[in-house]
Amino acid sequence: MSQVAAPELDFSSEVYKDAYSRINAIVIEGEQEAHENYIRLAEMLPDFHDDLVRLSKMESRHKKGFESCGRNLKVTPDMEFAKSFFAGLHRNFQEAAAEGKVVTCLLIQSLIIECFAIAAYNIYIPVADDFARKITEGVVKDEYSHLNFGEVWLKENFEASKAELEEANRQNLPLVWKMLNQVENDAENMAMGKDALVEDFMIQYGDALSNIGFNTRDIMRLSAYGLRAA
Ligand code: PL3
Ligand code: FE2
Ligand code: FE2
Repeated sequence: MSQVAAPELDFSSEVYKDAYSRINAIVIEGEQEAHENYIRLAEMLPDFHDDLVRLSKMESRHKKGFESCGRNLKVTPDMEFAKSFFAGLHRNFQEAAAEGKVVTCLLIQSLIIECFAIAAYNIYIPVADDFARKITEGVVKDEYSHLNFGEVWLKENFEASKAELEEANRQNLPLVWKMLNQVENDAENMAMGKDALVEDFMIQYGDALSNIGFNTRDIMRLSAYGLRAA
C-alpha cells in the first residue's frame, strides 16, 4: 500500500535529519533497554524463562533494524540524549528488579514501554521513508506480542498484583508524559503530532488495563494519571 501522508517531508533536509538523530537514538536505546529488561525478567520468572529470552532476542533485532534506518538516512543517532531520555524508567526498573518486584517490572516494560513503542510506531509508519516504514511495520507486530505477554501474566495474577500495579502506574506513568513533552518538537518535524501520540498511547494502555481485568472507572483513573500536570 502506498501512502501519501506528508508529501512535503524531505528526509534529507537538515531539519528532518536533526530531529531524526534524537528520535532514532531514542528508539535504538529503547530497544536495547527492552532487550536487557526481558533478560532480567527471564531471571525473575523462571517458568517463562525461555519465552522471555526469545522476546529479548526480538528486541535486539529491532535495535539492529532501527540502526539501519538511521544509516539509510545518513544520520548519527544521539545516544547520549537517548540514555538521559530513558533514565527515569531505567532507574525505576532497576530498583524494582533489585527488590524482586516482578509486577512493577512487567508494568514498566511490557505495558508502558511497549504501549509507548506501539503508539510511536503506529504514528510513524504513515510518514516514514520507504525503508524505515517496512522495518517499522515488522517491528510493531512483535511489540503487540510483547504487550500481550504482560497482559496475560498480569491477568492471571490480577488480584495479587492489583495494589502493586496501582503504585507502579502512579510512579511511572507521569514519566511517559514528560518523555513525550521532550520529543514533541522533534516528532512534529517528522510529521508526527503529539495529540495523535497521546491518543494512540491511551488507547493501547487502556486496552491493556482492560484485558488485565481493570474496570472502566479504574482505567480512566489509571491511564490519565499525571497527564494534566505534564
Ligand atoms: C520496546 O520493544 C521498544 C521500546 C522503544 C520505545 C520507543 C519510544 C519512542 C518515543 C518517541 C516518540 C516519537 C516516535 C518515533 C517513531 C520512530
Ligand atoms: Fe522492540
Ligand atoms: Fe518490545
